Amino acid sequence: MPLTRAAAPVTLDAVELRVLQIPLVSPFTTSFGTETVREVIVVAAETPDGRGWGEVVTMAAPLYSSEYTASAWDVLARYVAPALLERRAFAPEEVPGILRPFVGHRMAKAGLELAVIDAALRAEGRSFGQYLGAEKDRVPSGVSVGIQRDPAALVDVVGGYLDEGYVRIKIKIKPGRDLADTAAVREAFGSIPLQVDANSAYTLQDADTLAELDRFDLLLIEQPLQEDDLVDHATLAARLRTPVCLDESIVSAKAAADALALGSGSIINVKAGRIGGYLEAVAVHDLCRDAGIAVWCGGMLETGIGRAANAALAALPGFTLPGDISASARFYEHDIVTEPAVLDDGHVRVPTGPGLGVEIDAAALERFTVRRERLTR
Ligand code: OSB
Ligand code: MG
Repeated sequence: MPLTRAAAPVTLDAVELRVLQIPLVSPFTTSFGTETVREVIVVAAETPDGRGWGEVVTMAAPLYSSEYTASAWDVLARYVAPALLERRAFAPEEVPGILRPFVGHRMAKAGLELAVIDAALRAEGRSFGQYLGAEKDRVPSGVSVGIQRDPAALVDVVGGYLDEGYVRIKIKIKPGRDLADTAAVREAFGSIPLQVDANSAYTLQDADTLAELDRFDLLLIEQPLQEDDLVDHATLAARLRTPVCLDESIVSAKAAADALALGSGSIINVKAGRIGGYLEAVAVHDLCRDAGIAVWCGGMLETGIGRAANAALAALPGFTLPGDISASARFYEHDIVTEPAVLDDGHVRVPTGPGLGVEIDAAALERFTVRRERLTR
């Protein structure tokens, strides 16, 4: 049965951009740095029928990808939002085509696309999950655990998440903080579903070290090499028993097809921001499903807006591995939605209300806002 995935056109009156700075409950350390505050752009698409919400998942600095808060703000304010405002009335599915002339800036585009889809679906009374083709009412919840002071501290933190009920653990690794950290978690907790994420911190020269991870029976190793190292990833994947999963490298459905053709990885982490939007994310899902490749939904420390969207995406049938869709409280004491995602028996519920199915906590939104601009035609 072909999915129509078509929403009614929206009339875009204005786009409001905000930069938020939301404190994290604990520092989050990866191979590329430590965050203590989540700086994020929240987008509101204003239509005659009401507002839709989106989130731009850039980080403050260009360390995970080339985009960052100020670059996304600039391209949204200068090009991306004006292009949509100029069109005035369009269907959400037309957004990628309207924005195609602007090269790159996928996270920026994805955030505005989401706001437009949310506005359209709220007007129709249809949920984002229904729109995307969700087939589940809840999704299994994995947690991404940052690098800690030492392996013993990591074991403590992981133990806390397992007690909360998370069904899969992902630990961040980097050169010098890989084998001992992984060994400590494996020894402490036995055969739990465990995977590691290197965020591009290695080169092919580290293949011997990475091959030593094989003895830990990991679900996968995520993005060991650089974003554009598709050929090196293929060479590495052929040497490892641990499946290679790509995150940073997969910037589009085309990149996913190329990576699969090259054998660069056998699993894909789907992040809508990284690949330019939820519509492109569904395209990656579809092509992987046809190719028999497992996908899972990654995270970017989303607020309740992106977290709701990710839960809906992860409910598509090809998402066969637990995603990084944890409870909001794993990152935030205060979220910007009135009913933040909670963990229930190791799962997060897929919202069923109109659009993203979450309501904005206006006071919290205001409190965390550090910059704001409203763009009109
Ligand atoms: O590589 O998956 C990643 C957070 C920020 C940037 C990149 C990554 C991550 C995470 C956290 O691992 C995932 C989450 O939101 O829980
Ligand atoms: Mg990753």
